[in-house]
Amino acid sequence: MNILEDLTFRGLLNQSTDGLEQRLQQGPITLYNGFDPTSNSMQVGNLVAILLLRRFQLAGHTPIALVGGATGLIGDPSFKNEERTLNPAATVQEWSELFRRQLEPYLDFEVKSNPARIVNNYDWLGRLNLIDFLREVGKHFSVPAMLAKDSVKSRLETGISFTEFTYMILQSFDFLQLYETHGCELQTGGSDQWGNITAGVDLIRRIGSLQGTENRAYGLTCPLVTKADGTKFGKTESGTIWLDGSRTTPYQFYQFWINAEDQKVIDYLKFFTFLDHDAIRALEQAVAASPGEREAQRTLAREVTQLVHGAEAARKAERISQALFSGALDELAADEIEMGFQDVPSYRMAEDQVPLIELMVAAQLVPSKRQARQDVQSGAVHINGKRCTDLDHVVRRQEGLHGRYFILRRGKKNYCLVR
Ligand code: 383
Repeated sequence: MNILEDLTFRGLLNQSTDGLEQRLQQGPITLYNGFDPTSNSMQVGNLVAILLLRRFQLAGHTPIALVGGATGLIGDPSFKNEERTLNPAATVQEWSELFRRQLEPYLDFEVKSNPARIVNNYDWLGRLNLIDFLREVGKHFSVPAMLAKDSVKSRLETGISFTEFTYMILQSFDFLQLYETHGCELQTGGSDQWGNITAGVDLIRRIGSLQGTENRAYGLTCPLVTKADGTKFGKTESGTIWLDGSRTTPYQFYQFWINAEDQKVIDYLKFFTFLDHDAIRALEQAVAASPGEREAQRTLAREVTQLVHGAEAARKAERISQALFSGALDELAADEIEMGFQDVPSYRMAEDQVPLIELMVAAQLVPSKRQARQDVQSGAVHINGKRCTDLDHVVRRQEGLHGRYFILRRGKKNYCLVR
């Protein structure tokens, strides 16, 4: 099956420029996707684009991941309703390096036929001279045409600086540069990038016709990922889901995917995994027949966590999740307890032993001793996964998991990690 058929099955094709299908029939292509270092890590929102490069590479094409060391200093106005504040140049440089390292594991640099590349647009944009740029590049852009692009049009009321207005010219110049130096004929991106990508396709064609050659380049966008309720994908109450394991732990990452809605889980399997079509169709049937089993969600969480954090981290996350679900907390290693309970309130117990009722109040699991007694009596309280109905129970340090953890649970969902 060719790449476009695969992307179509996966719902990954949003728009593409004319002639791309015929061009792909002629043989492998070199393509690129850009990522602006606007933070010290990429997030799940970037993952579709990263994996798209990988899908193309697996299909025999040559991918280039571009880190926007220069464009990250400017700020893309696409789908942003406000002007961005500029980040310090040294910070953007640091983040560029982090992005490069974060992109590397997804691509193959060794394969002989179509090795991947990572480039940084600061290497050419950083060297541009203003007068040359305005004479050689700016001259090909019509301001009325730029004003008509969504990214700019939507900001004409709220305001846009000349700096951000120029952004699409820089991205277009990148495409031209990669076209000339790497024979790169295709740029990909999320649907928010359509305006910038087509501006580059136009620039390449114009420059070609000036030189009397028929230069042709192509663009392809994938849809933006959505949630069933329309709120922003990749954010939870505890914040953005980052690809960096020190910002979002592999367990939190796993939890994010396992909580995917039934209406969305199949889309996510198509977008974020390399499972083949038959496997995805089988999971689709599983969701329809027995949604309660959440087999599709478990597969999704395992596959994506494995892809981003590796097999070992994915297994750990799965273990933690299962132990929390079944209450078999004594099966967890100390670091798994820390990871699994990172998001719940915690309390440090100073004494070697404390009556349970007092501990529950001190740890703010209940507002009062009266409430604590009532909860213990009614069987709503669990210590390390075991129900405790003894009002006089004393929590002793040496009885803790690994000699130092008590996981108190009140009702179904209220946890406290006592260290
Ligand atoms: C910079 C220079 C280029 C080509 C592209 C760029 C970056 C581009 C951009 N992309 C977003 C980003 O970096 O801003 N102008 O945060 C996101 N991408 C990808 C994908 C996406 C886009 O990194 O839709 C989501 O992740 O294209 O919003 O020469």
